[in-house]
Amino acid sequence: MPAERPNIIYVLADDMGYGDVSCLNPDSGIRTEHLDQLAAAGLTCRDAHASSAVCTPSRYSILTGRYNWRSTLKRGVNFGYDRALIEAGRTTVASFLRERGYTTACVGKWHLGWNWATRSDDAEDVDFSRPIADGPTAVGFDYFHGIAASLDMAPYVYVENDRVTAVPQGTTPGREGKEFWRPGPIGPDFDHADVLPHLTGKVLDFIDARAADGQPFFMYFPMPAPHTPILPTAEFQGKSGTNAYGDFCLQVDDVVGRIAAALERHGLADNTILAFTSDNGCSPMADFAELAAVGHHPSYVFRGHKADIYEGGHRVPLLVRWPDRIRPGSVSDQTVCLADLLATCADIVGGDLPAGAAEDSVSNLPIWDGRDEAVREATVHTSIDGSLSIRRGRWKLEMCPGSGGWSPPKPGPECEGLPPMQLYDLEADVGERRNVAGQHPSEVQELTALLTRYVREGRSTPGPAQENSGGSWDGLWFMETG
Ligand SMILES: [Ca+2]
Repeated sequence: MPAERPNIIYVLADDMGYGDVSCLNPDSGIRTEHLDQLAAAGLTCRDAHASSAVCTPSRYSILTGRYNWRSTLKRGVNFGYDRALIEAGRTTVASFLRERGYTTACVGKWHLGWNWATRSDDAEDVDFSRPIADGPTAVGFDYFHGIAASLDMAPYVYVENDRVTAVPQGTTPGREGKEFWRPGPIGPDFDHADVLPHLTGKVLDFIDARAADGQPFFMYFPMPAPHTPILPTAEFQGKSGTNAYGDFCLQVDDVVGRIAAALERHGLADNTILAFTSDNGCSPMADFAELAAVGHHPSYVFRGHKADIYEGGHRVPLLVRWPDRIRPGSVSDQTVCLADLLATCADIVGGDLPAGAAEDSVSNLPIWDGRDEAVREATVHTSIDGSLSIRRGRWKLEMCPGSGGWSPPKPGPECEGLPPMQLYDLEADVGERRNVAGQHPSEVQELTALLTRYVREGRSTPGPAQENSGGSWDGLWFMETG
C-alpha cells in the first residue's frame, strides 16, 4: 500500500488557459515540455473546473472546499488592501493537514485578503512596521512567503508569515500594456520581474528543508504568473515563438520542471502528489489577436475567457502526478472541481471533516485510482459579476443572458432581448453556441431546482444544512421564480 501521508505540492498558475498547456491542445503554439512530462507521468483531467472565473473566489474554494459564492464575496475580486475573506475557524486544506502532522506552507500570491495594521480608517494607510492579522498563518499555514494579491495590485511588498520583509520607502508609478501594474507603495527589495524567480527559490528551499527533516508536507504555491504584469525573464523572452504571454507560460512550465527535478533529486518523487492547475481561464491581457495570428488559442475550443460563465472562464488544466498511486498516462473526462482538494486530501490522509467544512468538496480519489465514474452530482460555477451556472453531465445551465464577464455579450445593453438563461449541451456543442433552453424545459427545471437546493442547504454534499456567509445578491434571481 502507498504511504498514508504523501507530500502534496499544489501549483496554481494565475490566468493560464486550458489551451496553453500543449498536451491539452494539439494546436498549441507553446510547447510546455515539463507540464507535458507531468501529464505523461500521471493523470490528466480534461473536464476540470475552477469554481469561479476569477482569482479570489477560485482560491477561496480551493482552500476551503466551499463554493466561493457562499462567502461574503458575491462578485468581483479582492484588492491588495482588502480584509480577510476566509472565515475565522473555518477548516482549510492547510489546517486539516496540519492537524494530521503535516508541515504546511503557502508561497506565492495569497489574494484572499488579510488585515493590515492601519494608522487610520483609510484601508490604504498601512503601518507596514506592524504585523498583519488573519493571513495565511491564521488559517493553517505554518509558513507563508508571498504577496497580498495580484502582482499588478499594490502594495508591492513581500510578507513572510505576518511581517513585511522590507517597509516601502517610496512608490512606483505603475506600467501599462502587457507589463501592467497599478501605482502604489513598493518595498526596496521588490522587483516585479523577479517575483516569480524569487518565489520559486522559496519553494525549492522549503522542499530542501523537508527532505532534510523528513516531515510530510503540503506546499500550496499560487504563482503570480502568467497574469499581468507579463514579465518573462531574459531566458524566456522570445522563446515561445508566440508573444510575451507565451514566453511567460514557458517560464511557468520551467518552474514546474524545477520543482519536479527537486523532488527527484531528494528521492521524494514517488511519494509526492504534484498537482498543477490554474485559477481561471486566460485573460485578454495575453492579447488573443496576437496569439491567434500565430495559430495559438489559450481557451482551446472553449467559448470565452477569464471572467466569463462560459467554459473559457473556468475550465482549467489539471494535471496530477503521484507515482505511488496514479498510473502514468491516465486521462479522465469526468467533471471535477478545484474545490475537491480538501475532500480528496481527507480521503487520502484519513480523518473526518467537520459538518461545517468542505461543503462542496468531493473526493477525486476514485478517478485518481483509474475508475471511470462520476464523482460529483453537479458542479456550480460563477462569473465575475456573480452569475451562476450549474453543470451536470452533458448539460450546463447558465443563469444569465450573456457571458456574465468580459466576452460578448457582456452584462448590460449587449444582453438586451436575450433569454435570461442559457442551456448548452456540451456533448453536442462544446463551444456553447446553441442555447437549447427552449427545447429542453425539463432539464432547465431540474437544474434550476438542484441549484436552488444547493443554495438553500448551504452545501451540495451530504450532511447537515449549513448557513451561507453572505446575504442574497442578484445572481440568485432565479430562486424567486421557483
Ligand atoms: Ca487568476
